[in-house]
This record gives sequence, structure tokens and C-alpha cells, in this order.
Amino acid sequence: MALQAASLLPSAFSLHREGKSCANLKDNSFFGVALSCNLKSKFTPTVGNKELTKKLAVVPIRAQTAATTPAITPSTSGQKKTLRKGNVIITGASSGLGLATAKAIGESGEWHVIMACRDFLKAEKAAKSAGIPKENYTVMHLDLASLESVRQFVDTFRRSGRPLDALVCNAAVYLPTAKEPTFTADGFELSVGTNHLGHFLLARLLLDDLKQSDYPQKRLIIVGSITGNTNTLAGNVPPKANLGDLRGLVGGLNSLNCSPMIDGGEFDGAKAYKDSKVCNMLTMQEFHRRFHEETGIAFASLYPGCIAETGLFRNHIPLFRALFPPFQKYITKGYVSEEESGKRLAQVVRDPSLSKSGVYWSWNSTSSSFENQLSKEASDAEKARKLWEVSEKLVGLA
Ligand code: LMG
Ligand code: NDP
Ligand code: PMR
Repeated sequence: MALQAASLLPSAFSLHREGKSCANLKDNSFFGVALSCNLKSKFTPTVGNKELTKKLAVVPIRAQTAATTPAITPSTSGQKKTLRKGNVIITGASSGLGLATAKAIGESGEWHVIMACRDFLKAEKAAKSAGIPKENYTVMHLDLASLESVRQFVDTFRRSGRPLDALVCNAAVYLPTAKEPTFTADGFELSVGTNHLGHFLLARLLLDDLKQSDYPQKRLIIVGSITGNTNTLAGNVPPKANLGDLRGLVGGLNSLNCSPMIDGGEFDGAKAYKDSKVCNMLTMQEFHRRFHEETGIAFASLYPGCIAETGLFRNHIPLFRALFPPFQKYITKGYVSEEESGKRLAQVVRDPSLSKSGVYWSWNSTSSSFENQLSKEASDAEKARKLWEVSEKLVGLA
């Protein structure tokens, strides 16, 4: 930590080497940077959970009738058009930002939320205690740390007959204190395997479903973060994100004949998380370049603010969990409540004013949204293309 401290200061004060300096000054955090936090339980990889996955995949799904209903139908008056309920899948909706977003969207009655979660019962309980009306949500099992589970989720969703109008790739794990890497069912380092590769396969498969939707605004959102952007102070807190030339990813991140880190370096859980967020932001832009014009789907990413009390920090040391929220509230001013962050992500899902594609959204201190600037690496089109191609191979799409 002492070494990291020594390296933070010089980098923290050379924030504007990359990207445009002023964009982030609008952010609601100290010098445009946001911190994060975690609390709660311990994550256990889900290897060997296939039986459970199978059982849960056949859990009855609420009958759904929207599939054949056109998106806009004339109302009884014959004048005003009414929009059918939208359908949104949110991954990791059992806690934190995902749950708060499900609540913000599910309460309205205008959307049906498919909560795609690895812990079915936890998600059901969370939805109930958040007070989401039961006709406005369905829990479906999805374990992003298993490609088979991702494929099974897509099949089960399709069998439900629901159209898909928006997909939110929100789930994530953060393993800042891990000394050794852990792995997904397919042998990828767990943070990048879950946060990036699982979502990459999910989004690629569900793109077809989004294309088929007749909803007027179709969106695919991948949650990013300030800590993956080295054009901000938060992104300069060591260890910094850096994908290098992707040599570890090319090798499969499995620690066998290659490194578990994307750049080929030594394992570092905090860096793996930040790297995964860079992948999330690059993936969103590559989707935009490849598919926006052809499909009209809006692809977006965002930094929702520092939600310092979510489960993301469950694996951090207790001292960090205790100090992080006040540090963010009173020193950086980057703190946002789960409720506020959920409203922000809900805007990106359904607000007509946030329909632009290829954008990384952030919010300023008065909670107004703006198009933020990504770091040099997180906006590198060549790296995005390479990441896409390597990821396709790893998840079995190429
Ligand atoms: C690594 O530590 C972990 O090793 C890794 O596991 C993972 O968590 C990773 O990025 C995530 O971080 C990085 C290290 C970088 O973080 C820390 O050491 C955190 C504790 C820092 C303690 C600083 C003492 C000052 C405290 C006052 C505020 C109270 C609360 C803080 C609580 C939570 C932390 C966010 O950090 C460093 O290397 C920093 C070392 C110390 C320099 C501190 C100042 C930074 C200067 C920048 C401008 C000032 C900003 C305001 C800060 C407060 C000033 C009083
Ligand atoms: P939480 O830990 O509260 O939520 C993460 C969710 O992901 C949980 O529902 C968790 O499920 C789920 N999840 C984890 N692993 C898997 C898996 N293998 N399969 C399916 N679901 C999984 O954290 P946050 O709400 O803070 O994080 C949500 C998003 O926000 C993340 O993308 C994070 O990077 C981003 N973010 C968070 C910030 C913050 O300050 N907190 C700041 C910037 C971005 P379970 O409930 O079962 O554990
Ligand atoms: Mg960070 C100055 C503003 C700022 C903001 C907005 C964040 C957001 N952080 C800021 C500053 C600092 N942080 C400073 C000055 C320090 C050194 C004391 C610092 C430290 C720090 C740590 C140790 N911050 C952290 C950690 C974590 O473990 C979190 C992390 O990096 O997870 C990957 C984190 C975060 N800070 C944020 C945000 C949003 C995080 C959460 C991670 C994320 O989702 O990106």
C-alpha cells in the first residue's frame, strides 16, 4: 500500500494527459473522479452449480402475452396511441444499482423487468422488499460466471415469448483483497470472466432479440465506471486499468499457460475489476460502430456515481467499508445513494432525452446528465475491435 501511495500522487496530479480535461470537471465528484465501495457477503464462484442452474431455468415464468402485441396500439378513444409495456432485462438486479433500477422502472407500470440473477431466492426477496409490484417483474436465473448458464438463460427467455426492448448489463464482482485468482466455470479469471465475457456473450446473443423488437426505442446498456478511466483522479488511484496488448486475454486468462490478467501481468483483483470496466466501455462503443446504424438500437454506458454502500465492496476490508462512504460523501462529494443511482440508470433505459447511441453518460452535482469523455484507452477503437474479436473466440462465437 505504501508503494501504491507513492505512485498515486504524481499520477493523480497529471490527470489531463489523456482525453479532454474539462469534461470531467462537470462530474459530481472530487476533480471529476468517483470512488466506490462494498459491503455484505462473500462471493463464491459457481463452478459445479449446473444442476441448480438447470432446475432454476425451468422455474415457471409468468405467462406473457406481449409478444404478438404491436408496440403501439390505438387507444379506445381512437385518437391517442398507447405504448405497450416495455420489457427490460437487468443483470444483477438482486442488489445495489441493479435492484434500485428495477424498482425505479418496475414501479412505473410501463415496463416489465426481467431480473437476471444468480441467486433466485435472494432476487425474489429483494424484489418483494423493494416493493416492486409483482405483475411488473419476473426473476430468471443467470450466472454470468458460466457460459452455459448464459446460453440457457437466453433460451429460457426466448421460450417465455416476451419481446426484448432493453438490456442492461449491470452485474459485477470486485475482488480487491484476493491474493490468488479464482475462475469461472469456463476457466476465465472471475472478474473479467463475469463482468466482461459473460456479458459479452449475453449481449451478442440478445442483440437478435432486440433487433426483432418493434418498440420505438431499443437500448443496450453496459455499466462502466470512472475507476476504469485514467483521465480522472479516481482512475489514477493504483492499481490503474491497463489492457496492454491483450496478451493475457488472448491466452484465455486461465493461469495455466498464460496470465490471469488481460495485459499478461501478475494477478491483482482491483486491477482486474478496473480492466473489466474498460472492456465494458470498449464493448459498448464497438456495438455502436457495428450495429447502431443498421438496427437503430442505442448503445450506451454510464458512470452512475459512487454508490459507496452497495454489495460491490463486500470483499473489501472492514476498515475500507466503514471509511469509504464518509470519504465519498464529505471529501470527494462523489457519493450517491442506491436510489439516486437507480433513477440515473433508469433514465438511460427509458428517457427519450437519453436516446443517443455511443455515449458514456455521467451526472453532475445537480444530478443533470451529460455526455462524458472516456480515457484514451477506453476510447481506443483499434483496441475495441481487437477486444471484440478475442472475446468472440473465448465465448465460442467465432
Ligand atoms: C488499493 O489500495 C488496494 O490495495 C487494493 O486492494 C484495492 O482496494 C485498490 O483501487 C482499489 O486500492 C490503493 C490505495 C491507493 O488505497 C488506499 O490505500 C486507501 C486508503 C488510503 C488512506 C489514505 C489516508 C488519508 C485518509 C483520509 C480520508 C479518510 C478516508 C478514506 C477512506 C477510504 C479510501 C478511499 O491509495 C493510495 O495509495 C493513497 C495513499 C494516501 C494518499 C492519500 C491522499 C491522496 C491524495 C489525493 C488528493 C487528496 C484527496 C483527498 C484525500 C484525503 C485527504 C485527507
Ligand atoms: P452489487 O454487488 O450490489 O451488485 C452486483 C450484482 O451483480 C449483484 O446482484 C450480484 O448478485 C450480481 N452478480 C455478481 N456475480 C454474478 C454472476 N456471476 N451472475 C449473475 N449476477 C452476478 O454492486 P453494485 O450495485 O455497486 O454494482 C452494479 C454495477 O455498478 C457494476 O457493474 C459496477 O461495476 C457498477 N458500478 C458501481 C459503482 C459503485 O460505486 N458501487 C460505481 C461505478 C460502477 P448477488 O446479489 O447474487 O451477489
Ligand atoms: Mg476512489 C476524487 C474522487 C474520487 C471518486 C469519484 C472515486 C470513486 N474515488 C475518488 C478518489 C479517491 N479514491 C482517492 C483520492 C483515493 C485514495 C485515498 C481513492 C481510493 C479508493 C480505493 C482504495 N477509491 C476506490 C477504492 C476502491 O477500492 C474502489 C475501487 O477502485 O474499486 C474498483 C474505489 C472507488 N473510487 C470511486 C469509485 C466509484 C470506486 C468504486 C469502484 C468502481 O465501481 O469503479
